[in-house]
Amino acid sequence: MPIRILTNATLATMEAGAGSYGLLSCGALAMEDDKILWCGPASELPAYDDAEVEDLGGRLVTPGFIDCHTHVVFGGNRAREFELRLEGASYEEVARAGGGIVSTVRATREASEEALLADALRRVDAQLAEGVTTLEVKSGYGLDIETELRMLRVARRIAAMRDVTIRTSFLGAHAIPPEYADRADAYLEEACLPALRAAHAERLVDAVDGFCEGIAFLPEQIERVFAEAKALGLPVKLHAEQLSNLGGAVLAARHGALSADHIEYLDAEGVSAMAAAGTVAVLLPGAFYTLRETQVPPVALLRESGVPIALATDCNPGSSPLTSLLLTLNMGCTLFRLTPEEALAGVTRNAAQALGLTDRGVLRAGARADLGIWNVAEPAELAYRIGFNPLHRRIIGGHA
Ligand code: DI6
Ligand code: FE
Repeated sequence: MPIRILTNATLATMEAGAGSYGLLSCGALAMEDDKILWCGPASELPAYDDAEVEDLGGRLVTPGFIDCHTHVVFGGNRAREFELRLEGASYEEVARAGGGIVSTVRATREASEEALLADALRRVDAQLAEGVTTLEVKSGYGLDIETELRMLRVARRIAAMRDVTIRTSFLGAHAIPPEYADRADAYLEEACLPALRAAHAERLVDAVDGFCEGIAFLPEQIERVFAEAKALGLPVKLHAEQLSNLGGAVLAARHGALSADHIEYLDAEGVSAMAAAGTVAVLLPGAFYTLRETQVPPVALLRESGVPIALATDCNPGSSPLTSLLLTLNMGCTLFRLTPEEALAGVTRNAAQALGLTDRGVLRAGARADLGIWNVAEPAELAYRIGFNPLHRRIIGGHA
């Protein structure tokens, strides 16, 4: 393949410490195979023989977007539940009418692999249309061995059907299924951990996640799951401090977690544990918005403590039926007071770190050539606009 050069580009390199998006207003970028070969000021572009050159007309180039926390594979939807709530139904009434997370578990168990894949692809396509080039996908709506495996197989098949990198997370410790009501420990021993071992044996798992909350699993139960992850050599991450503070982030940091996610109720002890462990804070403004939460994550403290902040859609049928990472950028700024630069780092450099990926998330020689090319003049526009998609096109692994 010849070397391909993009010229007349505004490059938001997102290099750490570069400041102001690492912006190069008259930039050029050269690609060879699936890698960035060179990027910098156009005036310093080396001479390459037989290169293909494309003039971008001043368009903005960012690293390809990374949605580092999603549940895009699931059966059914919860629109009826949304409707019932707005007609005044209580949580209990919704549950009695068959709503809540259990209804998604039922619909996911009933769905074939093909049906789950077709449904997930509609959501994935919406994400790719907004510049996503890497997507994390969790299990956690099967909660039995067979369905957890099916969800992860579907996640892997997405990567074969679309131009996107998929990273999977095993989330068997997401909820206690009805057949194990009030028997969480039995669920872990008999279904969750065997499912994790089976999924790992099939190479379906890149990381292990859990939901540490009063309505889900307690810290000592999450410990059990993390111990198994460690035995299998898999990195961990955690849904922590979403609705209350059970010390999930401290627990996650103690296990060297890649990320602690949600963290609205995170305290100073949790922040310093994360800073010391290098655990990324993944903020999920779509769930905050949907649940009409009022407790804002401790952004100022995370910032002062140097904890990397990522942003993700949390795309799921209950608390965040959101596929737009562009809207997520806007929500991160408006609801959590991130700067547009922090928001953009949250879906590029820091999102890569949250997935343990060191080869992407910035524009730099040697990095994977995953790019977003945008019809905007300045990067803040990506976070500022609402309901507008200025994507010109994606480049993934060096090809358009
Ligand atoms: N936190 C959430 O907000 C979702 N899962 C989680 O761990 C809720 C998932 C659902 O309601 O389907
Ligand atoms: Fe989630």
